[in-house]
Amino acid sequence: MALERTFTMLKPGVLSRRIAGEILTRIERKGLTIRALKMMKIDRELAETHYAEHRGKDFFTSLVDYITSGPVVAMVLEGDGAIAMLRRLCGPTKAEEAAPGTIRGDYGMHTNLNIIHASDSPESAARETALFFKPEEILDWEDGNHGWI
Ligand code: FUP
Repeated sequence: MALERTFTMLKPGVLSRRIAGEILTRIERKGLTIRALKMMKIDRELAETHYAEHRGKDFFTSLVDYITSGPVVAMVLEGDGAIAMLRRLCGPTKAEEAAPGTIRGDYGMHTNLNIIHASDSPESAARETALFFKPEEILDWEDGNHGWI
């Protein structure tokens, strides 16, 4: 499987609910490598650009309100097949379809308040990473775990 980088964002609510550590633990335990991580408060312009595909839909304004309502934790993760792997870890978009054991299944009741974003394709991953990170913020480092994960 190809080595991939993906973009993820822990949405507002994660820090206020004091569950950032739990979500990071799931990501680390799975074996994904954290290449970049930052806490930030995003403005409406960035939020609207990030979710541009949903502009005009009935949930767009409330989605932008939600993800600009508090700090988020943005990350670049790397691993074999990381894009699909992380999406599986997160679970489906719809709250009622997200099974227990997935992040969305375990940490939320409502689709519009789900706690994590994960890129859905290599193109989205590249586009979203560039929106949130400068190239020099993405670090190459070795953890020596290749034989274990
Ligand atoms: P995902 O890629 O799984 O985050 O799903 P989408 O890009 O389809 O949706 C982006 C966000 O819009 C979701 F995280 C939550 C919100 N959303 C709604 O509030 N209602 C919907 O019907 C669909 C999405």
